[in-house]
Amino acid sequence: MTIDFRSDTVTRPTPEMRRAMADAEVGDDVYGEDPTVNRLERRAAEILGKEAALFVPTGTMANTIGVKLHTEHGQEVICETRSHVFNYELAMLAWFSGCVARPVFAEDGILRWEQIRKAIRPLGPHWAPTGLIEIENTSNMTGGTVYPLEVIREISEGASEHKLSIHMDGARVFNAAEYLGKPVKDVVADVDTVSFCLSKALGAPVGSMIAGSGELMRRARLYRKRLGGGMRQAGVLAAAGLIALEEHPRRLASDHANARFLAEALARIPAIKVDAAKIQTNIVIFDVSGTELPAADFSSRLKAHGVLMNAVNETHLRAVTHYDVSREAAETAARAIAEVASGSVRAQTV
Ligand code: TLP
Repeated sequence: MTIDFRSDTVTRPTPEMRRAMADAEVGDDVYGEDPTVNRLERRAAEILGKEAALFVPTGTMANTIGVKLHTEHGQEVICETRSHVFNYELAMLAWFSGCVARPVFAEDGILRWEQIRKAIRPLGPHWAPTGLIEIENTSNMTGGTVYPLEVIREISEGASEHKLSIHMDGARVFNAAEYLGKPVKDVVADVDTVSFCLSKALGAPVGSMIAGSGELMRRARLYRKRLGGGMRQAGVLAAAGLIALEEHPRRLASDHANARFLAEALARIPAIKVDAAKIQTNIVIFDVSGTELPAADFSSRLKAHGVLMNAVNETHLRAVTHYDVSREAAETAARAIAEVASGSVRAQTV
């Protein structure tokens, strides 16, 4: 049997979700007439403490709309160097919004106001004006790291002095809330818009949300349609999304414990480097360069042991825990990694 740690996007809908999907009351959502979508949007807004929310097919679309809402063509978007909007969204911020990224490197992917302040462009004849600050919470490619609330507060105070908006890519913001032990509305209170994914850690088969003021969401609805995201009888998807939203945040603690467990096991393997104490949520990024195997080869060898994990660069792999992987699966994965590492060239020569 294959154990899939490639992403928390790989989960299958639970039997309860499938039943809810089969029974969902639906209508044409482009006319605003799908009662299940409307319920999901109301609940998401309530839970996030925002005026309104919009159901969209993907996190990429939610972020694309988020960027568009706050910017004009020819502006810069400040984001972290390893952020999803900058690296993994096919340059949508340029393609749809006509903006360029102003990436800023921050320790653990967590931007501080001082770094952002320095990246804001002064008005002048040569510079594209800054249009938006984008923060990713949790920060995926730095290992699921979480923004402390006071850091977000400080960014928000600085941003409002500069009359700049903040969009939070909160694809895994419920993981951040779980880690902080705070309601998710506290985590997003200081940002203008937030996107989050029902289809990642929360386990729905499809769907993301964007939330913010009523006025912004009215515009967001038009951008969603422009992007081809008018989904008609989308209540079948929203029904699974509602279960993900209501039931699954409470499950995230066990994903986090499994990630920490996996990282601790990996830290004991010679030639693998990972700081287990830094694991905050459900993502473990570990260094295999000590094995002298390129990360992609390490990934292929792991696959032969029935364990799927993707390389994220030449030296590191990423493992993401989710509700379809158990503690036993994490144990099996750690054993497979130890075997691949001990079979590597370096291990045989030392
Ligand atoms: N992340 C995926 C890959 O695209 C890397 C994953 O497996 O983690 N924001 C963040 C922080 C994300 O991690 C992702 C997806 C998205 C946005 C985009 O969501 P989708 O895939 O629904 O467009």
